Amino acid sequence: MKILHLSDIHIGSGFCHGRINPATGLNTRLEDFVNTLSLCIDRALADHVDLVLFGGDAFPNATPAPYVQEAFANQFRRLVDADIPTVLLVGNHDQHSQGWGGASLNIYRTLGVPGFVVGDTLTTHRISTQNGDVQIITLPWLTRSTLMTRQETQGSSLAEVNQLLTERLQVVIEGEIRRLDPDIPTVLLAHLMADNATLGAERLLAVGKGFTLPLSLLTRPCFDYVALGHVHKHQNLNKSNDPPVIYPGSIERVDFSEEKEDKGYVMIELEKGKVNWEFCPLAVRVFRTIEVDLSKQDDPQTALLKGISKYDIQDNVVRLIYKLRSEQLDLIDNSSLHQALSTAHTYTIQAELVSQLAKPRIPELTASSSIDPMAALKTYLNNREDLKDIAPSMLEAAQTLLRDDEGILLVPQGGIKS
Ligand SMILES: [Mn+2]
Repeated sequence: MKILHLSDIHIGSGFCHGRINPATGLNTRLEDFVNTLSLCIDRALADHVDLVLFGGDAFPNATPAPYVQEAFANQFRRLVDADIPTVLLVGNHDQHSQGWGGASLNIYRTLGVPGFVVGDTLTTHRISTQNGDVQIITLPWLTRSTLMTRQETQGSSLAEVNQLLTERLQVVIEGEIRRLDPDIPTVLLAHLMADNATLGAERLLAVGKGFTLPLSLLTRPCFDYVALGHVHKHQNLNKSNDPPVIYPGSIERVDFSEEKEDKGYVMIELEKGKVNWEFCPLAVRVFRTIEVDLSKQDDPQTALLKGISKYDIQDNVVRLIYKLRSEQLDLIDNSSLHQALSTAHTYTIQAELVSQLAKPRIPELTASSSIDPMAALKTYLNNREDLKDIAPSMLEAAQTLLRDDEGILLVPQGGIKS
């Protein structure tokens, strides 16, 4: 059985990195995402796959603009026409207000699209394909309210809520596992943050929302393949491949945090007890950060143009960041910068002043260190003598804010950035 596994399409996001295509009136980043998605569907059709698994996060949110929904539907329609069964899993970005109300993908079930399954609950679907049956356990993005009541979690720390939720989930998954048919291949399709996943943009897209699940919950021998969504960087969490636990990653770069990541989808060959998988990279638009420090240059303009010319930026999304001293400002000719960047698809220019008077940043709070929001606030307050008086009440208010939130509140282990 051949399966195509893709995830985190996020079609309709990142418009700030595009421009309006005068020929179509559409943002070029929408066109990029549509084009990339069409390449995935092309492959499914060319290879006559038996099944397509989508790992969740179709759009930036649960209420995408109609023309964005239509662009998504136009591509998936091609699978319907080719009689290829498809499972659409609901990710956090597809849910309305963190689990309350419908999801943007539910319309496909409402319409009764032939061969389409929407995974918005934890349950097992037995799907008939041209090469036999397969069982897919769908595990959509869970929020605290999915598995427990508000009373149960009141007064609990984030770690306690996470622990309780994991235990509850374990019981429910166990129930699904017990009902599996042992003779046909099984795939767990889940949208979640596994506890040793390397993070990308998704931590910025949903800051502080969501809990992490232990990998041991996923690496069960009854699963032949674990198809994940949520993390935008492609990775296999189980190097021994028993079973493979795969994030295909996002299909397009959502923002600059994905600048260095390969984008693609995964092709799987599956039979009961035997699986082969392959990551298939997609040639997506290049994002390029150019950083130049001019503060020690005598001729900053020439140095800056030289820094730009090092790269072939044709059709790239470019971010130029240069540092300079305030007295060098007049030495930069902006029109020639625009000229030098004109072959880029789009670009932004960011000048940063280097100053002796600049306030030193708090070293513990750099982007590279992991820290949870409360610890970050404490560190910040420790460095602000002037806020000493109100520091305790600020901490208390922050605690209340975090607790009041409807979503699950554990911060991914990589920390937060914004
Ligand atoms: Mn997600």
